[in-house]
Amino acid sequence: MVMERDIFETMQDDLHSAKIPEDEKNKLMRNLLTLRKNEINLLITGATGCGKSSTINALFDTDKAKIGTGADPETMKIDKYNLKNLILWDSPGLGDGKEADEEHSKGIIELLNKTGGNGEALIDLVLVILDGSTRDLGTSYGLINEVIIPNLGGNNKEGRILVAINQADAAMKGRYWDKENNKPERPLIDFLEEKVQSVRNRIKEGTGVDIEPIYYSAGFKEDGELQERPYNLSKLMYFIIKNTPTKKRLAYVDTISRDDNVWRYNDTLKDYNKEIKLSFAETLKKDIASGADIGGDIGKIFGSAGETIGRTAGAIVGGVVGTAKAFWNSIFS
Ligand SMILES: Nc1nc2c(ncn2[C@@H]2O[C@H](COP(=O)(O)OP(=O)(O)O)[C@@H](O)[C@H]2O)c(=O)[nH]1
Ligand SMILES: [Mg+2]
Repeated sequence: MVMERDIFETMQDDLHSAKIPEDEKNKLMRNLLTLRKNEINLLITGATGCGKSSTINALFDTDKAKIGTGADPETMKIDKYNLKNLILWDSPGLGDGKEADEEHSKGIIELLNKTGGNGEALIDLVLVILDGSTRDLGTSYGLINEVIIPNLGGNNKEGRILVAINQADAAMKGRYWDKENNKPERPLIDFLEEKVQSVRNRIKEGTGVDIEPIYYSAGFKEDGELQERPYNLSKLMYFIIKNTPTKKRLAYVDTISRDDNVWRYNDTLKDYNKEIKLSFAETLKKDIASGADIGGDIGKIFGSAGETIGRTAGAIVGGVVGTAKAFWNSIFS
């Protein structure tokens, strides 16, 4: 088996061969070693059947995950995927009956109140998934308004919870889903946007917290074969990365899916695949180059790392940027 180099090893190699003063090199190396220790903890929750597993499997390279559960009695029912420095907690939400709901709530509350080594909240971000194909979202509002938001602590609650409506393709029982182009048609778009607004209003009324939900499809696999292609997964991934502190983001580079099909179909409000690459570039600029006097050379120094990051979230498409290298040059110049 060929062991792949991880992004940090690639960056260290880049740094070793960089032609810059030794003391600048040392500063960059120190920053890199600090970042390498940072773990992301992501809690993914939502009613049974909403598509948590499908979403996790689509977004991340879970074949390589070590799977376990939380250690205390409260979190033992929560699946835990270890993907290098990315830790995914997969917990059922509400709607499985009184007893199960109580158990799940306790587990989620326990997890949200845990602190990491630095005294900060362990969970960086909560992704709440709603099933867009069901009418009744009452239990999901209960989960968000009464369990999650009150236990998020601190300020910046808005930045630590994402609400995403899955199964967009099935929201109107499969009607108005353009199968050929894998996207919603106008009546379905209107329907989904209305859902987004009503979810937003319910959360705002219940908690005062202002959230902008998004909709997507995790896709549908049977026996490992893609039956329904995913939609807006780049958008979802972009929101996840954007809401992760820059100093932790590199943990996604080696763990997000390399399958181009995952990143192919999105709404066109933004070029999300490009934005994903740009959000990694923020880490290079802000956290790795921090304190070092290297001017605009960061892109040149981390050339191989740039190529690796350029390959995440799908190939670079469009006429403006040709290659990964040109892309990085355009960012760092
Ligand atoms: N049509 C469609 N089906 C989906 C989608 N996401 C998940 N599913 C299906 O919904 C069911 C429940 O999904 P699963 O990921 O197991 O949900 P979990 O219980 O939240 O982990 C499975 O049969 C999935 O294949 C989607 O975006 N579109
Ligand atoms: Mg599951």
